[in-house]
Amino acid sequence: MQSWPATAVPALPRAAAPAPLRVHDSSSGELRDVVPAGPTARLYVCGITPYDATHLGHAATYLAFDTLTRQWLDRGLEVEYVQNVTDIDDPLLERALRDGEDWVAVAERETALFRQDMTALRVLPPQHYVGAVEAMDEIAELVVRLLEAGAAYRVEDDVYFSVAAAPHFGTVSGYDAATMLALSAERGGDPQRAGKKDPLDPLLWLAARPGEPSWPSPLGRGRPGWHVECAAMALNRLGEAFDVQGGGSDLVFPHHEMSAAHAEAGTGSWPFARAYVHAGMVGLDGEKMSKSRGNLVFVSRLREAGVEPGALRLALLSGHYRADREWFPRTLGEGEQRLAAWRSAVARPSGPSGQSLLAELRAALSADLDTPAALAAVDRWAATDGDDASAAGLVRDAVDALLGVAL
Ligand code: 5CA
Ligand code: ZN
Repeated sequence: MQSWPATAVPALPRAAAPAPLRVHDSSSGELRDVVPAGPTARLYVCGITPYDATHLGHAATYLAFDTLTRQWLDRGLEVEYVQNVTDIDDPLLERALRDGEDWVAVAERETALFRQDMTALRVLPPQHYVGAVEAMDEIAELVVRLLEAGAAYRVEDDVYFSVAAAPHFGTVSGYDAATMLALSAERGGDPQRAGKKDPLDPLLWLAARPGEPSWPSPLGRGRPGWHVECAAMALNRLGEAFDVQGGGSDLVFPHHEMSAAHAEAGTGSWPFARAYVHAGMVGLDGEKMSKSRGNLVFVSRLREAGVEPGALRLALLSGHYRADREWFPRTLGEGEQRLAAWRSAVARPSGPSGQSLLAELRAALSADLDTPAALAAVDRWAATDGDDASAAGLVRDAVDALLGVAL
């Protein structure tokens, strides 16, 4: 699939001794160093299911991983970034049916809108932007491999994964059996289906159903389960033990647990990712913002209403990526005020030391992507007088490169 255009990232003076880059890993429950041994950091972030427009929760999650990408780039690393589009799945078919639309048209329209939203927000694009439909063969290939390895079995014409085949199953989320069962039922699993070896076993391949789209494969006509899509796309582009698997915290279980289990059973190797990083849920009116709840604030609507994307970006970065948080209209107002204050501060002939601010920004962002601390550091710089005549240029570059905001 076509990705979206990148905005240039200004080069900053190299840090003499860069701080270790640490992010919270859900699997260990601890901060993990995510600086790769080689020159390239490898990142997989779960992309959208394109049946509706990008809401602020999605945007916040992609901004979290954009902040991580910018930390890697600041260390002189290359970033190999893969993001998927779940462009065939039940919610998409249900929405198209409800609205009397062609599901392909819905997916294309919403994916195009997502690209525009990401471009406007200056989110750096993945090199590999991959739709499930275009990856159908490689996904089916992984399902075949799992069957051959004895890690999958048929229930009628459908194929299921046996969680018992993955020795590390359960260690991504660390959840107990009851929690797993409840979340499986809530998030697309089918624990009630008869004939499964374990109620948690997830679908790998759904045999063709009348009136639904299906694709030919060695397994017969059908379409893939959700988790195996991300497992195949990540393994085939990033290999095993890539640096970070990312997404919102609603994906910890079953999605990331199952993708990792598929990969382990298919390759015999562990870990799938060295760190599993999850962004908190953005909510509105006390509830998680979600398509099914219908309590959404869309990035595209705000853009149409004339909101500057840089202000929206600052509004979203004002909360810590890991915190579940509420969106209020005033959050946006604060982002607008901050952007204006920073712009007038860089228009001053001199200010406090730009080098010191850069060091503060790097320290904050290296410590689990602490954007609230980074924003507070720029606020202090902007509110203080100083005699460094080169500060404005450096601060402009630093805010652009590290926070993605053009002043
Ligand atoms: N296509 C799958 C992943 S393979 C999916 O979850 N799609 S999604 O459109 O529902 O979500 C896209 C991304 O936004 C995921 O990483 C998801 O975890 C994240 N996300 C969804 N809702 C929220 C929310 N309210 N706050 C923060 N992140 C969210
Ligand atoms: Zn995914």
